[in-house]
Amino acid sequence: MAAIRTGAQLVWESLVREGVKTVFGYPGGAILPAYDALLDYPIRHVLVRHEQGATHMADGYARASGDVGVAIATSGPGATNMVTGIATAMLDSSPIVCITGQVGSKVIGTDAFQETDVTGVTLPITKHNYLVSHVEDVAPTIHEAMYVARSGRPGPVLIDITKDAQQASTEMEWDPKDVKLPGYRPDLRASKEEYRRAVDLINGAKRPIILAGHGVLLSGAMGLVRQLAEQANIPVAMTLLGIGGFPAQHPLNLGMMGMHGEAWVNQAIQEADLLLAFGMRFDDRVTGNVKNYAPNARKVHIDIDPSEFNKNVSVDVALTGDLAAVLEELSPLINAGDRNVWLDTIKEMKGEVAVRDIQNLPDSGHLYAAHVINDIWRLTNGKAVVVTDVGQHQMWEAQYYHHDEPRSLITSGGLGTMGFALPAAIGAKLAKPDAEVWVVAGDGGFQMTMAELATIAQEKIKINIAIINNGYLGMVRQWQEFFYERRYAATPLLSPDFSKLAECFGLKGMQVDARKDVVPSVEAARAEEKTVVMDFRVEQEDTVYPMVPAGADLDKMIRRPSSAPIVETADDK
Ligand SMILES: Cc1cc2nc3c(=O)[nH]c(=O)nc-3n(C[C@H](O)[C@H](O)[C@H](O)COP(=O)(O)OP(=O)(O)OC[C@H]3O[C@@H](n4cnc5c(N)ncnc54)[C@H](O)[C@@H]3O)c2cc1C
Ligand SMILES: Cc1ncc(C[n+]2csc(CCOP(=O)(O)OP(=O)(O)O)c2C)c(N)n1
Ligand SMILES: [Mg+2]
Repeated sequence: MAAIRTGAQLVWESLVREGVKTVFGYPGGAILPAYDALLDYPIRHVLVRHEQGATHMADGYARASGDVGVAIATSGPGATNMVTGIATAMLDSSPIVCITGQVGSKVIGTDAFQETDVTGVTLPITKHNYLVSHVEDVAPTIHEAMYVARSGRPGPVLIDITKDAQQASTEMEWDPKDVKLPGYRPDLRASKEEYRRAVDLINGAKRPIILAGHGVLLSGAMGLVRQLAEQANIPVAMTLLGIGGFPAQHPLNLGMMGMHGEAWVNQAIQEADLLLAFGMRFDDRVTGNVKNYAPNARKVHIDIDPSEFNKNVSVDVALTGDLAAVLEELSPLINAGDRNVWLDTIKEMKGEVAVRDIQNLPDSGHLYAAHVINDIWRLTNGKAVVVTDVGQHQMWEAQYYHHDEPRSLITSGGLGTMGFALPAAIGAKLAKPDAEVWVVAGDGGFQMTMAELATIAQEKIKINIAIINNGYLGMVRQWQEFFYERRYAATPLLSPDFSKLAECFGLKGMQVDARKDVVPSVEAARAEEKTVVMDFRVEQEDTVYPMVPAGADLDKMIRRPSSAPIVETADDK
């Protein structure tokens, strides 16, 4: 006879069977039966300080490892606190499962204490969600939810479980087979005809560019992309979320495209005759004005989600499927190519900017974020997992930390969620305990979720936190500088003394004001056992260049004035 279990026990038993070892959560009345059962299962529960933190931790865990991250909360305010983290995961196709307690099924709809229709609230920001009110459905739903979260195009799934379903008992039934869901087709494949058209376009192209997106990492297709690029001599540009999908130091790497991408990348895209979009969704930060985007280029789009085809940019050939599977079929049909004329043209576009060396610029007495980030890159040998927040520092990280490895940059791209970095880094560190994990955050975003420093202290987690403290909500200040006549409404920002704050939490704090102190401080932080919060007091009104104004043509970038104290971007060694 199968074992009898309560719904509460089934929650954990199912997670254990799914291979889950760590969850991030916060208790409350409607989820208390599940918490009571937790003590009997081999799962590490990380007590967060805010449920938003739990969702970002689950997300950071998922992005660092490729496994599904799990977050738990109670009903009502616990569940609604998760909304931002769920939307963040949705926009960036990150696989998380959120389990929330719900009031008893008999009182649903009565405005019971802490009742919120959380499946209603999260319907548009989840890949799928469930309301479970029968104990028999607990285990099969968790199995299905984990499958939905990780399969096809990954995304967040929410399971809302009523208190009575947690308290009732049933026989445990577990069917480990793959789930079959009518209408859910993560296994669609492109036709032979589409392959043939793609092959013709690629073999005939003189000025092709691969646009490597987040799908390269999600598919684990790094080796295949590299093989194709090398075999056909095609340069590779990356989206923000595609960074790490192709080695930064590879000769065919162009760098990041888009609003704050390298000038030569955007110019090359505008002059290309073929774009090969691999697992990317032509976000508006990537295309600029779509009407004038890559006007001379034919376009081949490979994506696992056919709803992305022709959504923002019309394409000539669309190949549905997992990128790795598609490239396995496509690459053998691609001819070796001599594209040296095109590669030389791009080299010319790079011009001088690309060879200036940021490290050798004289110390002007000012501390710039670019130097801080570049030094962290050098001292960590480019091997750290860096988790950024949102703003100017995020863009500087993308420009000055050169990522050669997949999943080594974790950042909120689509939703651009301030407050993401600190909790996501906690999740990343728990997913990869041996990795050196760095947070690069702004003084604004850090303050949104800094309560999670207490989680770090309680869980004895070691990471390093670099706050790029410019005294402003810098990215918004930059927009005000360019587009609102420098009227700095609500962007100057007072902050606590971050190094003292760290000490309050029992962590280590440092303050760095001068460029000469960056290297010794970063070295000291790396050697320190505890988590270190580093307050880098950087130039206040520095600006991220280049910048494509929102909606402008991709090559109509605002460039750094030549009189500016540091270079725009650099191929620094
Ligand atoms: C302040 C700020 C500035 C920004 N500036 C820039 C910028 O300058 N440049 C830039 O690039 N971005 C920028 N972004 C990020 C931007 O908003 C988008 O998040 C980013 O461009 C999306 O990248 P993506 O399309 O590669 O990834 P996602 O949005 O994650 O899309 C991934 C795509 O891959 C597909 N996919 C998933 N799995 C697979 C698989 N197995 N096989 C095939 N396909 C798969 C998905 O269906 C989806 O279409 C900025 C964000 C912020 C907050
Ligand atoms: C939750 C949230 N609120 C508002 C914004 C809008 N926003 C984008 S960047 C930014 C400023 C970030 O300031 P800071 O964290 O200090 O980073 P900096 O740009 O100075 O590096 C703001 C307010 C956002 N992205 N997320
Ligand atoms: Mg700031």
